[in-house]
Amino acid sequence: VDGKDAKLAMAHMYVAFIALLLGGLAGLLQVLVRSGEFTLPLGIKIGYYQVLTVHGILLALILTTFFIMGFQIASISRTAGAFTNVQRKIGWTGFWLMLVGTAAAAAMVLLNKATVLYTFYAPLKAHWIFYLGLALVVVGSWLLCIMQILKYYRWKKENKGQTSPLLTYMAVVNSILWITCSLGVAVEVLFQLLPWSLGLVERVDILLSRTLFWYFGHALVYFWLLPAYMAWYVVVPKVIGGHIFSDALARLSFILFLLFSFPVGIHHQLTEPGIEGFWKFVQVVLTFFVVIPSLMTAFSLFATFEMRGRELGGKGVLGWFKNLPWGDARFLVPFIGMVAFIPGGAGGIVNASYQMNQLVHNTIWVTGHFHLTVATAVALTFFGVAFWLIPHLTGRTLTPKLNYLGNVSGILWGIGMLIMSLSMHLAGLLGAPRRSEYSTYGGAEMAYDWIPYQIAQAVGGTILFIAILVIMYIVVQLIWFAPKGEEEFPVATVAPGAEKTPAILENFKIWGVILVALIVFAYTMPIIDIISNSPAGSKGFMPW
Ligand code: HAS
Repeated sequence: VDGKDAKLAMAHMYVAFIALLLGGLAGLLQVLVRSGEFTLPLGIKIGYYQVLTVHGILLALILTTFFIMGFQIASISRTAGAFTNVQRKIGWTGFWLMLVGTAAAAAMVLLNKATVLYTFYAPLKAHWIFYLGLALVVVGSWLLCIMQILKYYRWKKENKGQTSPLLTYMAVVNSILWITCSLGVAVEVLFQLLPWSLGLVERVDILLSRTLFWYFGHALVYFWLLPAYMAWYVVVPKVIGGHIFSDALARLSFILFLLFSFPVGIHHQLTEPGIEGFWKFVQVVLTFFVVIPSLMTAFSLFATFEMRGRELGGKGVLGWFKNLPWGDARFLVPFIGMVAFIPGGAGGIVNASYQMNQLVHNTIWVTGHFHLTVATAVALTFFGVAFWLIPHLTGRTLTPKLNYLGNVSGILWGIGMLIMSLSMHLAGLLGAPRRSEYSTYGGAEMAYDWIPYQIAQAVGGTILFIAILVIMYIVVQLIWFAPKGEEEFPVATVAPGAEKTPAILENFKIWGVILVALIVFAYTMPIIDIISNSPAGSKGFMPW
């Protein structure tokens, strides 16, 4: 990675890991309080829902966005060459806007003026500075995405007719996905929440705001997932000494994510009145399409692992498995994430199934689902990446001791999450609600059944916090203290014999048209219905 690009990528890493520490601490407080054995303030003056807001925003929004931008910038610089000065200036402007926005939003949450959880749904109302802060984070991230897209097109111009480097292509697809999805939340914040919070309008249409949010919100989860897939497709094969199974398959799966991440948001609103059953059904069916690229990814990963295991002499149906480099944290930590994604993805399919959603919606099952997906599959992959990316950027090396600690942190995370997420799933099936403080609900018998699971969650959550402390130790070492040297940025080549990549996969005009058509198809009628049935006085979404 070019030295100047490395500085920009590292700036993102600092923010991401500070967010991990503070957000993780908030998570620990939460599981302790929910177990019923501890009460806040625990010496500090802060409420449960405030802690929950800090936890969700710092980990789901800030850690992810900053890490992803830093990783993508480094990936493009490594595979397509250094950014130009102008592109880098755009990037730095984006970074500072995101940082100022984060500080503004965080200040409001800490002042208890924005205790609105990470989804900031109306009718929960925050101070206008919180919404302004969020808007700045979004605009800043757009600049960072534009920087990456400009670099891609410059590369294409300078290398006419050639297939772009796979990591660069993947980062660009994710940037396009992010810009397209965050338009939804930008409209919600600028035209509904901000004017409402400023007192310019008295009421806003809640259903419309939630629909705009989930248009953004489900694609958001793939914005988190795709950088993990970048590492799974391109980095992990190199770490194990193997090859990418197929460049074309990897690109196709990214394009499928781009197309099918959008027309599915209503599967988060299956229990909401005001959206016709037909459109819910359409989006449920389309949700099953977005499962396909993940199944393709699973297939491709198994193929890569098997090919490499056999190259190393593995025999029999599963004999190749033990030959993989289990001692290497750059492999083991993301691998634990991959394993977690199997039940995590299966849980997603349960959520998406129209009828079964009635059982699990708004229960702590859903919290269990996203702790396996974003908080294990994605998070562990990001940590596995950080273990080589940070020393690569700071000119240091991952020593055997730090590598060992990396494995310890991954295993601790896996155990902690197994306990916490399993008990969340089980309690959810017994009806325990999500997003709720410890309560026996007036002595309801059912609520007593949930308590053992809540205690198990506290045990799992405590192990997770210990894992975070180990990770923070490793990161601090890798930034300031590990021995100077050169750490590899692993990028695998495509397996010999893989088919040629069809040029159409880089034709973003075609994919753009299909993407817009799918969004228009899935959302036009539901939005027209919502606006035309909007309660008097809420004025749809225009403040005038
Ligand atoms: Fe989800 C709710 C449906 C994937 C995150 N999801 C959430 C929320 C979050 C979230 C944060 O339909 C809560 C939002 C809120 O606050 O309300 N989700 C799905 C479906 C998928 C899915 C169908 N979700 C994700 C991912 C996330 C994420 C990815 C974050 C990164 N989700 C839902 C639905 C809801 C929902 C409903 C709303 C519920 C409600 O009622 O509120 C699919 O994309 C999943 C497909 C994945 C697979 C797994 C493939 C496996 C792979 C690993 C291979 C492993 C290897 C290792 C090679 C089919 C790729 C092998 C080794 C061995 C040893 C075996």
